[in-house]
Amino acid sequence: MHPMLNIAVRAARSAGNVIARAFEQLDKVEVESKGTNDLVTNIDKQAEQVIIDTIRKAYPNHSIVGEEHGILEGEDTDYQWVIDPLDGTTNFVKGIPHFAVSIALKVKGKLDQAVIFDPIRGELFTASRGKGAQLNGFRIRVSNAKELSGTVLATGFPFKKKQHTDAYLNMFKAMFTKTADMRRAGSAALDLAYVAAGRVDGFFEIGLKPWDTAAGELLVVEAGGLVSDFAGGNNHAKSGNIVAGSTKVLREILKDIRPFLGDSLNK
Ligand code: 2AM
Ligand code: CA
Ligand code: CA
Ligand code: CA
Repeated sequence: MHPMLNIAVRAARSAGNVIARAFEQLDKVEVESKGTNDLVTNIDKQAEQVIIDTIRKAYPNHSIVGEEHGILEGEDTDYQWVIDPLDGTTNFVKGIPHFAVSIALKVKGKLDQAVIFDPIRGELFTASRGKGAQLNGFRIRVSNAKELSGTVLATGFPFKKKQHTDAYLNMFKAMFTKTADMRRAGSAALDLAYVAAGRVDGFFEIGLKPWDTAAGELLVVEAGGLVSDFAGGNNHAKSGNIVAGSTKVLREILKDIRPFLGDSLNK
């Protein structure tokens, strides 16, 4: 295993332990609101600190971007870690056992290493640039679906970007009527990991942040799939509008959502 992936795995497992332990005693968790429909807990912050400490100890000069701490500049700007300590906080707070730790390393702006860890199921998804994607050490691949018929797609609702509700519902309808079924499980990181593992055939969501998708993107690509923005370009990290799947499923999704994009989602 690449030494930097090894550090990422160690950090993800330590954060996962903090989260899983706290999930046993949810009544002791302190919940705050960061804004409308946007919760954060002391556990999100603790888990992020554990990850930062692990990375900083191994690589004191690297830069780290985390959802709760923001940007921690390091001397070496070639190496940037992008971390979401707890993806699926709403599930966590509600006692729904579906959330994950997500850690990615970018080298000179390119995704290089990725870990997504589900501490409840003990599922560790890993990827290294050019080396494929694994689940608990076993190689994973995206689904081989050739058309939308028979597929299950994961999605997320635009809970924050309510201005996109109508466009989203039109996209949802277009997908819902062509696929076998849809899932809204509440963790974008796990949605992407499940695309990589072929558990779902594709995924789309509006308005995500870089830490929601960085590790998942490398997993999908290393599992033989594709990730793009809503127009098929590569602006998804900036726009937060992301589609993922096998080459064929991605192409079908893009074709069917195109009529509903308007100007603001067309990137
Ligand atoms: P978070 O838990 O790290 O904030 C899925 O829609 C994504 O949006 C999740 O990865 C989640 O990341 C984020 N999110 C933030 N607020 C949410 C909410 N109220 N409901 C669902 N997802 C939310
Ligand atoms: Ca959050
Ligand atoms: Ca997140
Ligand atoms: Ca989070």
